[in-house]
Amino acid sequence: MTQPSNQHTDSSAQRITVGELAVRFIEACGVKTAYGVISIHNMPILDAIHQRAQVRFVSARGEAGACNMADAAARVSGIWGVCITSTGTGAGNAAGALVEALTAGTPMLHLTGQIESAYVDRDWGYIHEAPAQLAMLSAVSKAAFRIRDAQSALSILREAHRLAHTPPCGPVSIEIPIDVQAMWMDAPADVSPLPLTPLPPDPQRMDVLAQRLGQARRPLLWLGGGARHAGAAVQRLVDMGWAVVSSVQGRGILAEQHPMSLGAFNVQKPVEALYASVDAMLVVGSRLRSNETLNYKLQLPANRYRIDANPLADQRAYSSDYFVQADADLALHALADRLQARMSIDPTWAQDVAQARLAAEALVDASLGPYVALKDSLNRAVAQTGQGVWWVRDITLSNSMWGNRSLSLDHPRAGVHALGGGIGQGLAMGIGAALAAQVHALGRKTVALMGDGGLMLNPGELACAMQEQASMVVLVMNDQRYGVIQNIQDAMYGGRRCYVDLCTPDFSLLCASLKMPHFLLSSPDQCGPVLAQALAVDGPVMVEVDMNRWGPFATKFAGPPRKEPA
Ligand SMILES: Cc1ncc(C[n+]2csc(CCOP(=O)(O)OP(=O)(O)O)c2C)c(N)n1
Repeated sequence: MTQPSNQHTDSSAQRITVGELAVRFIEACGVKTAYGVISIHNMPILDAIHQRAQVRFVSARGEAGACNMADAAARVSGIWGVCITSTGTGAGNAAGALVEALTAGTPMLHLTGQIESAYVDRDWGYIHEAPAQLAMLSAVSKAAFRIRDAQSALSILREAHRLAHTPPCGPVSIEIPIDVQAMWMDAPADVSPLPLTPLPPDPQRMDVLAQRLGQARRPLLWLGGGARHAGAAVQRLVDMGWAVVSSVQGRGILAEQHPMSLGAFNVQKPVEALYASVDAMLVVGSRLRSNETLNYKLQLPANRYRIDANPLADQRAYSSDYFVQADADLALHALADRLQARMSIDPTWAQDVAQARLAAEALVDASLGPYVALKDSLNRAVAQTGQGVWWVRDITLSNSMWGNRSLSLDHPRAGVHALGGGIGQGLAMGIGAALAAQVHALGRKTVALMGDGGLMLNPGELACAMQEQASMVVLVMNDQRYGVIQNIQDAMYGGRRCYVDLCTPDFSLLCASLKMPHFLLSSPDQCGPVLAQALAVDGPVMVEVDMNRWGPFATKFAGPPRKEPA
């Protein structure tokens, strides 16, 4: 195998390795943290990170966690998330987390190794060999490339950055054979990324859209993750009298406390009833996914319009009367320009919106039983910090029942959630969010909500959280089982419970072994002070809710909500 040079940079100082080129490139993209696991097949890259000391490298305990961390870091900071894995098993370990990043449309770079070029695809049993690694990466990434020589390395890196940031955004994987990582090349004078040009709307199509929307008296914006950067334009429309509802990915584009916000209460019955009175709904940057639309059966307003950077969004899942392909921010500003002083809003609209929101919140609260105290106490404790939190959630009952709609979010990047529905990603996402907030000085503590089942998929990352001193509250809903699956068994499988009871560690001992502070919430009445204390801790802290002592929710959640028969 090619031996990497003992030198990091050639004495001429103008010669660098391809591994270092990759590092210089991510630095030029504004990346300040990268996450991964070191291996013989990525050491030229990690050695360059170490030597250059510009990027903080976080040693995750597994590649799945590393990729979840990079994903969450990108979601919170808006800067390219970078995850670095080893060849074969290491790259494979990241696959599930790459699926999540792909689902969520996170701009990410997954850099991985490959065996020595001379032996690729020969099936000689080379250490870490994975037949068809590139095909695997193509399947779980937006795109996948192999860098085969020094000459093409920069152009591939630039294209990966462009693709990752071009809607629909997503993770791009690059594999670099170990001999290529160690190859010497002239250091390019300019390693900057290609300019990213948001797609402007066609002015004539905007005229037509504005013409139609200008008639609306009860207009509603439905915002998805593709409109995250369009907050100022959204605010202009809200000032004209538009109301806003969002998908889970679109939370906080308009602060959820705003009187014209329906938050992410998008499927609750009072809001569905309100839709019947809406005379124009404009869907922006949203896929109208199954979980957001009662499996596409939610009765949306009859007059639907759509703006999306992705042309394939036209007529997707729901029909629409008119479609404009464009960047959300540019299109909404163009719309606001055209609608200025032209809207004539129904005088009862604002009040109807506020009532629907209140009724939807009350419905959710009524389903929670004792856990309404946890939700309310957390909202209050966060409000007392005066700066909000990064609200990260794994797949667990508490998230489906309230976490996806509450805490009230005031920032378009504040919500980070395992959108694709895979459990076990919340802890690592919390670490990524916390470290990104720290390194980019974004303020706010991270709170990561998860079940005991989800936590145990990847508990090794607790050690990473401790080692890196991630400033986060790990909020564990411990029912010692896969609660949601048990509920599904009760609702749909004749109550035949199987494979859901879990041997769960004593989390206080686990935390003690890591010297991580741990609080046990045995009953709802301690919530307020304990959460306030936990939020004040510097570094990671666990708050465990003993659900078996708290008792059940008032309503059983048994899988993604579906449309009830009329
Ligand atoms: C990666 C993955 N494996 C399996 C599942 C199926 N699944 C969905 S929820 C769930 C249980 C989660 O248990 P826990 O984290 O304890 O939360 P609870 O349901 O008890 O609130 C399981 C196994 C999944 N969604 N993702």
